[in-house]
Amino acid sequence: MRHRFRLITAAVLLCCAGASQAVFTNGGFEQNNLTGWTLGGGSNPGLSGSAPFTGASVQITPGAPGPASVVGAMTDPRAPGIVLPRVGNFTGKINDEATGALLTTLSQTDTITAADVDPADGLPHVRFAFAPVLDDPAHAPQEQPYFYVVVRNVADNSVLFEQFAYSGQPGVTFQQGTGSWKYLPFQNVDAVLPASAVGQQISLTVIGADCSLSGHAGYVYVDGFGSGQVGNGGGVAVTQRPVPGLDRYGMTLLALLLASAGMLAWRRSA
Ligand SMILES: [Ca+2]
Repeated sequence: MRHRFRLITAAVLLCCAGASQAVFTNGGFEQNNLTGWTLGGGSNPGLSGSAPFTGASVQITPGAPGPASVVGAMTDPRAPGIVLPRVGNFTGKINDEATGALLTTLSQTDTITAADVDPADGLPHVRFAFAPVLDDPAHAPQEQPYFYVVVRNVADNSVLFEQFAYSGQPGVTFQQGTGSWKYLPFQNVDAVLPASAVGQQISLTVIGADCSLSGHAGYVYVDGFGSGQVGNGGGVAVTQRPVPGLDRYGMTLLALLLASAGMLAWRRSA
């Protein structure tokens, strides 16, 4: 009962406070730099194990962070279907078209607050858009360029959302770019967190990796990190999926994600 009262109180406060988003500094890269974000990486020794791969398959040989930049208005020359920026004036580009088995990680840890609760459903959200552009040399799957995006609950390291794909992965609807390049159009992610996530820390990491044999590149565009709707700009909206039951301690489970169609469909058809 007390819990319910708290929820109602929170809802009322929210209502009065309006729905500004709080999570993530420079989440839309509108400062035209990577302020607020932590760059890391090194080189890609290849994925461990065999497909289907997950975040647990990612291996990084420590070294200098791979490349990352902020781009403005342009059409990607390797992926003609990707028109930038995705939203606002700037979009983040993680890794680039140069080769060398480099791997870039972009990450940020932040606390979910009441300002991240969407009045439409009373639950906190983490939203963003991404579009990978990966060369496809048809190496063995574990050697291919790949991208990975994960949102974790810092308290217990549980995964709230993740998506992984290597270039040319069966079941993933890659589009053909120029030459041997493949890409996915921008997809909007809407991860719905449990109400108990308010006050808790989450960490977000994006990885763009070249092929492990060093001759082929891969990168991923990201934009619109925050709790509000990503906004227009050509992305494809993804179905929202509210999270079931609420665990008092928080984001242990729930949250979901991307399109039911997203990763699940990929796995199904893989
Ligand atoms: Ca932006």
